[in-house]
Amino acid sequence: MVTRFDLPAGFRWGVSTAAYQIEGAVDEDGRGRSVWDAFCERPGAVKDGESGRIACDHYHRYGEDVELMRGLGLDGYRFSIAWPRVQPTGRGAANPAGLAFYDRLVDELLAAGITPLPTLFHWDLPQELEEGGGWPARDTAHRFVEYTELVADRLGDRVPAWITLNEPFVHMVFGYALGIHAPGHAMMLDALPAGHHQLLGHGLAAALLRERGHQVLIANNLTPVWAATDSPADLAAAEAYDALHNRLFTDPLLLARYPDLSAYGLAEDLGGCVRPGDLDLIAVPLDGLGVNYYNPTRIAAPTDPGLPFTEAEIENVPRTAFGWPVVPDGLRELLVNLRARYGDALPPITITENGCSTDATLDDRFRIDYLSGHLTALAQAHAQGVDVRGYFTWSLMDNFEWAEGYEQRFGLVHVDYATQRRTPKASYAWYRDAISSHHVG
Ligand code: GBH
Repeated sequence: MVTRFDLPAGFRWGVSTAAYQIEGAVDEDGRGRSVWDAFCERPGAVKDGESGRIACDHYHRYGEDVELMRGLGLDGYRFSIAWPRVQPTGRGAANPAGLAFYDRLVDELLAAGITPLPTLFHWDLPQELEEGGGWPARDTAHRFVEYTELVADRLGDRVPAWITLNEPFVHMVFGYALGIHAPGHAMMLDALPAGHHQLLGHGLAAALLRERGHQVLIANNLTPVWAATDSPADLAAAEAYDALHNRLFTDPLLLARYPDLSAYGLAEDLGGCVRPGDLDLIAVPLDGLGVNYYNPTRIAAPTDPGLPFTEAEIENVPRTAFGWPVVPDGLRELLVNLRARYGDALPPITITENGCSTDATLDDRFRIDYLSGHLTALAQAHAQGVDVRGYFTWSLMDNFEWAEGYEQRFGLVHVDYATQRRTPKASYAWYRDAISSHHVG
């Protein structure tokens, strides 16, 4: 028996993936190298020395994967386009063979009654652009617009809505501040230009897409921030963390200003990279805000003088195989707080990622409980006045989980990497039934 979630009419059900995590075929049809190809070659960078070289071989098996999606009864599919397939060096003319892959995928989706929702950048920057400075260089924002135009020229007749970027915060912090993701720089707060230039690229690309009549979203990973205690020191630390993690991206997008980062010793121009007029370019109207939600974050006063916060454990909650705390109500809390903070400046919300890793079992009750809990929380946010338009779970199938290699499995479908055999898990049937009961009801 499936619960029927009390979500609005027209609500869209989907699954999410990303190019480097599923496609494989890294040397085919003229694809260029990306920062992830390079990062995976660094000894010790990725668990067990793995890479996305083969991943789920989706590049060749997309037909079978779209069949799995059709079986779920999805309305939409969020995937990402690999920039180095379209522009192998990140600049210049399009590589027709690379675009042709996404062309086939889009047609296959439409034939299955599924609306494509492409993300233009999910972390796989062409390596040549990285060598020219990567996202810390302002020019990369302009390269991103050119790339966007090439993709829109080819797919725009069949794709109604686009997501510009995936999680600019995670890409900035993991990729440039801490160096635990590609391109592997440990610049700490000097990584802020990588965040600003992603936002600038977003704004410029969004303007181009909207001018052509497209809808535009951006996907941010947002987290409710909990102060460890009510002490003024913990509350101030939580405030500082919220500014860095959430508002550093949502405030410029929705309010055309950066939050106060003076706790980090920063002025509003973020150390000089923010030029006059940039914020107006960034704050292009959005047709939707994509929210990737995984868990809340608990923050205490700093123990290390270098940073204005310390992370504290969230106690007494279940944990995923990754060790991430499971707090479904955090999704309701996050959305209700967004509505309170931004009011009418908040565009309609689509959950663009939410999911959990489990062990390799096919009997994944844990995932069913996770999804069910979060959909209940989403329905409650809707009942409390948040305009929620869709839910895209992460992920369709087990895939390359970045620095964690293949150990963490987030799929509704199990992948046996030795044979590339796909096997739907119990959660696949559960999700299919949840979708169909919503469509019928
Ligand atoms: C997303 O990132 C990515 O978009 C996607 O590619 C990826 O595969 C997916 O999620 C699963 O990882 O330290 O316990 O507080 C998610 C970013 C950053 C969310 C770390 C959870 C901390 C958990 N994540 N975060 S915890």
